[in-house]
Amino acid sequence: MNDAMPLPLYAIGLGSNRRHARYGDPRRVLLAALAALESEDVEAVDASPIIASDPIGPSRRRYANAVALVASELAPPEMLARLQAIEARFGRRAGQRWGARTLDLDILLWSGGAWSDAALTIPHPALTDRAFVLGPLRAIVPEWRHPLSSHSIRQLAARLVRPKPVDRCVPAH
Ligand code: A4P
Ligand code: MG
Repeated sequence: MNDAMPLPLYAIGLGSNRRHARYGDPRRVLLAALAALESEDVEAVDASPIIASDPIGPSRRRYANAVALVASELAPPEMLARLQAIEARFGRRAGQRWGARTLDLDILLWSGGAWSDAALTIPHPALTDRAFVLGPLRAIVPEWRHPLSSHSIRQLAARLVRPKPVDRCVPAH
């Protein structure tokens, strides 16, 4: 391999809100998942702190969330297949959307830019709305620019916490 060519980078989002029989609580599930991401052709570059976050969607359990930065020559569909194999190993059950899950792995960003096919969209479409993604992302890649909007992760994260304009108060009659 040519040492002068840096490997493509992926930012991978990790989430868990269920205990695992062997690994334990969601925080420990993420620690085990971070280790599982590394392989012969996936190199761990960095990882954010693990945060606790309130659930978005119907599940009532709190989540542990984190973001890992990995370098790999795998193409996006191959990386997705790799992540799904890891989810399966951690006992992820297919079924209810947004249900409680032992481990959810999403491709958030790829240094190759945007990707879109029937099974995979990069950047992850919900990335810009989710504090539990943007917070950990900002901890490791604050200057990475969203390939579609060109905003940096730092800008996107700042925008999310800024108070939203409130609708004018109209008396209800
Ligand atoms: N898919 C498309 N693009 C991607 C991508 N960039 N990365 C497809 C990964 N997968 C991608 O995903 C469904 C399908 O999305 C995959 O088969 C793949 O082909 P899934 O993980 O099986 O289903 P899901 O996760 O239940 O649905 P979805 O819409 O992906 O949910 P999210 O967006 O992952 O949200 N609250 C907190 N606080 N923390 C969380 O981590 N997570 C969710 C799940 C809800 N609320 C949460 C959290
Ligand atoms: Mg997912």
